Amino acid sequence: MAYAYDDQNIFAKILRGEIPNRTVMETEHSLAFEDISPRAPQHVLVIPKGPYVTYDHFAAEASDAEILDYTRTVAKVAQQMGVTPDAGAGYRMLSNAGPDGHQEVPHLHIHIFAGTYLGEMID
Ligand code: IU
Repeated sequence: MAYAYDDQNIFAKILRGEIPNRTVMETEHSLAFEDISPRAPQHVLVIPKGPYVTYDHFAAEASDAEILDYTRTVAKVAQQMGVTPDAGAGYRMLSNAGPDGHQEVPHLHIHIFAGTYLGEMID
């Protein structure tokens, strides 16, 4: 496999409790925490606990329970942040994959950016 999972990546260390994080939400299969270098007034990362590098790996290899937990957790985090359109605001979900996608940490993460008008692009 071109992208074997590296269990020394920083998010694997966070999941093992070796590095602290500012947890926003934790479920059986997912963890959400504040990005250490926020690029919006609200910037949260949501990761699955399983060893998946990218969304395409996750969608292909994760169990139905993991996929359901992760997709619902992303939505619950946005609701908890108070940034959904139903709350009169808005947010952006983004997941970088691979070198051309500017993925820096090789453990699947969905960024949630919010808290301001985001304009056309933010990465
Ligand atoms: P990217 O999509 O792989 O580029 O995003 C990685 C994110 O992980 C980036 O926004 C970093 O600020 C963030 N991050 C973090 O929250 N904690 C860390 O210890 C490290 C990176 I290293």
